[in-house]
Amino acid sequence: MSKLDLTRREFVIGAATLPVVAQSQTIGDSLDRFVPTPLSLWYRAPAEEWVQALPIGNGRLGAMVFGGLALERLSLNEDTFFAGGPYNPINPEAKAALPEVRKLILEGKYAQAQSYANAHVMSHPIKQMSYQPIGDLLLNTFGLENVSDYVRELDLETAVVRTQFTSEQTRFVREVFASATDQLIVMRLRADRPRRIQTSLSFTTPQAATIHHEGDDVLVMSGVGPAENGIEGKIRFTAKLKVMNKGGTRSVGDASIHIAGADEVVICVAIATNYKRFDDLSADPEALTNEHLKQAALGYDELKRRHIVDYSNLFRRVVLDLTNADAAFTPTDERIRKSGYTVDPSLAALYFQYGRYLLIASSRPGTQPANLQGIWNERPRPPWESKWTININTEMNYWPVDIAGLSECIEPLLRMTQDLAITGATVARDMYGAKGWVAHHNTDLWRAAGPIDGAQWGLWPMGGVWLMQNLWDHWEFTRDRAFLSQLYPLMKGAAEFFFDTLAVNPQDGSLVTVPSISPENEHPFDAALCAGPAMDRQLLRDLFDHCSEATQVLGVDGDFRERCRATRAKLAPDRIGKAGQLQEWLEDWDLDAPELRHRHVSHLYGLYPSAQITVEDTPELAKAAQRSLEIRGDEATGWAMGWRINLWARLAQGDHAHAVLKMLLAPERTYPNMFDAHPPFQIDGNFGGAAGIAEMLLQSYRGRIHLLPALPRAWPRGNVTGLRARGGYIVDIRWSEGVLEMATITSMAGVPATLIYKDRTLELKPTKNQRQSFRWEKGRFSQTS
Ligand code: FUC
Repeated sequence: MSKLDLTRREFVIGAATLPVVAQSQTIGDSLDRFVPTPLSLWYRAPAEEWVQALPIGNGRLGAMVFGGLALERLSLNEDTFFAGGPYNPINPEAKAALPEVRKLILEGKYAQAQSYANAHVMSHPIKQMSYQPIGDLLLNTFGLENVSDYVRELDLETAVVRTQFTSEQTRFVREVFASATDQLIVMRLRADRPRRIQTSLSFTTPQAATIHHEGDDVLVMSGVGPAENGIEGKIRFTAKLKVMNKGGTRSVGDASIHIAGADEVVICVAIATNYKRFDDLSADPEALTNEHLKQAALGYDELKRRHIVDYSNLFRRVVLDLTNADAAFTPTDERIRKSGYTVDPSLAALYFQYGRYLLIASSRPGTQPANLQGIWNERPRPPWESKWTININTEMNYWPVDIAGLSECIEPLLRMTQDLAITGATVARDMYGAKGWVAHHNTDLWRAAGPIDGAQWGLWPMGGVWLMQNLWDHWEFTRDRAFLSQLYPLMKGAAEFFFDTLAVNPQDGSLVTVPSISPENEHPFDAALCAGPAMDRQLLRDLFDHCSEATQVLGVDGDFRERCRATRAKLAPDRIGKAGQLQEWLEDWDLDAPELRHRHVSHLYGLYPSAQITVEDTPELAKAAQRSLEIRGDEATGWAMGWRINLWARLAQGDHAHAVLKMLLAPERTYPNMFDAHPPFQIDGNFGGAAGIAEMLLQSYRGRIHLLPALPRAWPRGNVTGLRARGGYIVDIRWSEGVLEMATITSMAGVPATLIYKDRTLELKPTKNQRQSFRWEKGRFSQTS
């Protein structure tokens, strides 16, 4: 009989010691003992709440696995299942009303401008559509008496959730994973004694749906998404499960399938909707699920092998070891509970790798981008509709993508932005009378691009420009010209919108965005609406600079380049205010704003993710940014702490960054399943935190690569391999006693850079199209190949 045996210390420190391809030797061995590794999230009891359950996902299909005994629950999601249907949100009054809003703002009548905008400019409906749960797959099991040795685990090495326990001298093991290769959620139930598996399978759903059988081995649930805010529900979905049992009997009940006396049971779940694009609902969920279910014929071991090969190809690119691996012998929820007062660097390493896991699980080529909850949502009325908030949250989701070696996972963000350039062109034309395209602070499956929620949150024309920064960053990291060619038209369209809509600020003659806001902060004049906040100017500087650079790389559009440069020159520079802070607005209002400790730090965009402000190049502005951070304070929502970690890291203050990370890892901001707590659950903090951990170890900007730029004293020893730096570099770093011991920097794109460790530098001059490595060893840099 297998037992949970915590005396057996078989540790794999990171992936470096594992074979590159799947551990085929573990397949079929799942009745083996449970041995936690530094890459396990594990627990001694079933999940009672959703935020204790463990997420699996293949980018499109998601499930939360509860690990229940008498009742096992998989809460199911499909990433295109949203409320409502295609709609045009533009308020027909908006175009005529905007000049008045502009005039009132430029006259300093902010509150009046805001109420006028709320009455005449905002979208209809004022809210967007919400992401919907498909429902639950339930497994009812009777007669599990005298349960002992319970353990459930999410293994990040293989992306498999495993639940094991003993009942009546029988060891039961359930495994479940979401396969991107075969588009199925696959589950296997096993026992170490024959004929002991008994279960009833059924679906439940909060949606309008019907359930029926096909034969005695397939259960089908079909339904339609709800109407919302007056928009009819148009998404149709089908979820189908197929059950295969070895031994025992199978029978169908009322909307359920019963298995009794089996040796082993395998369940495959396929889910699909009719969604193809925001304007095309012609997919056939019935045909798609049938197609996907055909893969069940491959059998469990082959499905699992294919899943692990695919997943580990992404996951194993980066290894992070921050030592104290023994901490993994403590269940994850206990480690989180104790994280405020214990030294547990490997919890940070686990958080980093979990962030990478969650990105792979929620954003793969062809899927929707990771939304506010990734892809995991059990509620028909989720917080903030579980859609895409593009004034920080969606962008933060993609901060780790390149630095953490998951480049491919950005594809859904590019596609969403391409969609927004279409819907946003209508908004530009019909709402602003402008060329190009614009998106505001939120979007949904229907790619609504108008301003929502209220002018104080939504009347911000920069959402698309911020997405462009993420995408530009991807080019910087990869130097993938084909990607840049796809991105360039979007950048150009975004810039053209601002050529038409920037206004002259009568105070200083500079060009300003108006109406706009500094997300989502109110200034001292009872309103958020304003002209030319710092973040908009920073975003536009990046946009125009990147447009100029792209025209040069691609050898196109000389006139457009000149126009970008000329327009950029008319934006007011960043300003330092009376408290020594970086001004959030054009005027020095910061200290008089009602919420001094506001969660958003929009004006610090210039410090991170942008590099307009750096300690080395603009020390005065960096000092002012630090002052702003101090005034804001570190205590904030999960995502806002995630941002602060990256900002402190860019200020080269590793201990401060680490102090904020510690707050993020504490139970107030991290649920037992390690999901980030805004609260409530919001996934951006996971991704912002993961990016921040990487940023403490490696930074790259303005043609420089900084090794260990913000290493905290709490991580005296460690090793990281596979991080990426801008310019197409792969970086491995090992350090001990807080000092760099060895580094290998490999150029993949032949882009020169300056490599920096403390006061030592090396000019990297790699040859194009040749893989070349540089090293730091025994206190000096050298070129090795
Ligand atoms: C922004 C933030 C909130 C929340 C929401 C989804 O509006 O200000 O804190 O994260 O997005």
